Amino acid sequence: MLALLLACATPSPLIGDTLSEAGSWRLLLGSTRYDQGRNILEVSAFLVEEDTPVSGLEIFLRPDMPEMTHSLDLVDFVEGEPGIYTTELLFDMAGLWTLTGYAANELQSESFTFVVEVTH
Ligand SMILES: [Cu+2]
Repeated sequence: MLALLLACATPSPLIGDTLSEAGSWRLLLGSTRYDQGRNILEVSAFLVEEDTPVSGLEIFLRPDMPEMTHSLDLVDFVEGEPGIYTTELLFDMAGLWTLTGYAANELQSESFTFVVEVTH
């Protein structure tokens, strides 16, 4: 009984709010939970020191399932409102996904990582 409860209570270290590698930008993902299939992902970028939106970034990421040898193609984001970037992503399996990407402008390029959960 206890073992069953423990097995069901697997920790899910989801990460939807992170700093870029060198700490220049704060990147906020609209959600850390998605449905299997097509989803719109939204990333908001802020300047860490001033907490203002960062416009003009190139943002792209690669989704993969770290517990499996399973990944998807790189996707890039399109900026809509200043500092708000969206993309469409098709999650083909339920489970934990790591989204590792880069945000870049003409001066710098910094990596970041989100962790999200996809359910049926
Ligand atoms: Cu998989």
